[in-house]
Amino acid sequence: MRSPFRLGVTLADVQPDLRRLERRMLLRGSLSFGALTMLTGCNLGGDGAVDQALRAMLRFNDRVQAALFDPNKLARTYPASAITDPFRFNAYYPEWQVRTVDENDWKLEVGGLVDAKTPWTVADLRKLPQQEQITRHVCVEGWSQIGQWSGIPLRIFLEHIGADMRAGYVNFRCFDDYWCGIDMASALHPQTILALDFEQQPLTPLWGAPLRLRIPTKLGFKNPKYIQAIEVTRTDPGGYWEKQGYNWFSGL
Ligand SMILES: Nc1nc2c(c(=O)[nH]1)N[C@H]1C(S)=C(S)[C@@H](COP(=O)(O)O)O[C@H]1N2
Ligand SMILES: [Mo]
Repeated sequence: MRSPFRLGVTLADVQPDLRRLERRMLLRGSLSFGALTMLTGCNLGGDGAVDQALRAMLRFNDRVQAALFDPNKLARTYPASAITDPFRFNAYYPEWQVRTVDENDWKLEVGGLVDAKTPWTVADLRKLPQQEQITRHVCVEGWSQIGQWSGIPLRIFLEHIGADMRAGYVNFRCFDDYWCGIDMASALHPQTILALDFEQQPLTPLWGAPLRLRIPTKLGFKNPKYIQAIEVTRTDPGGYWEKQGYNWFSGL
């Protein structure tokens, strides 16, 4: 194999080290794209052998995380007194660029492997059972905060639309051009909700109005705001941050 490094080190030489490194970081729960690229001096944008190896490792790590996921283990919940105030806004753009939509013009589209593809209004969604949670939202950038959300358990919504629960993935498309997907086991987790309310009020534009996903078993970027469409699919849909190299599973 041609050497990926100028020093003449081959991929075969570094692979055992990378594997060991990954295992160690995985055990510490600290394997991140940033750490990997820093330690190896590589980026995942290229086609080099090491880039390919890193991408393969991230996929490997996704599979391990998915296999370790316990569908019955609940994320920690908190009392109302623990809610973070003020709550921090985050998106891939600054606050002043927040996209808004008139709730009366908006309908949630559903597609893919589902029986019922009729779009849903906010009023329709509010007729389904609602569940509240106070949980910690953890952003991969290194901050976290405790918030209160309520909405429809995603499992109940998926049952209502006759989703194929063996399909594998649920994909979210947002009207700010963000998108991401989650694995079905996480979609069916009892604390995964389609949130309509934040701190007991209907979501406002900053917090993802009119509908966002709240999934406390995953990192912040797996909590899409401004949802436009939900699709049940058989293929890993990737996502905005996943495309830049973040782990697809990104569980906590
Ligand atoms: N549509 C959309 N959803 C998004 C994002 C985004 O840029 N667009 N950013 C994600 C990231 S990285 C985080 S940390 C959370 C932030 O949610 P908050 O503004 O409620 O704190 O939203 C997530 N969902
Ligand atoms: Mo984030």
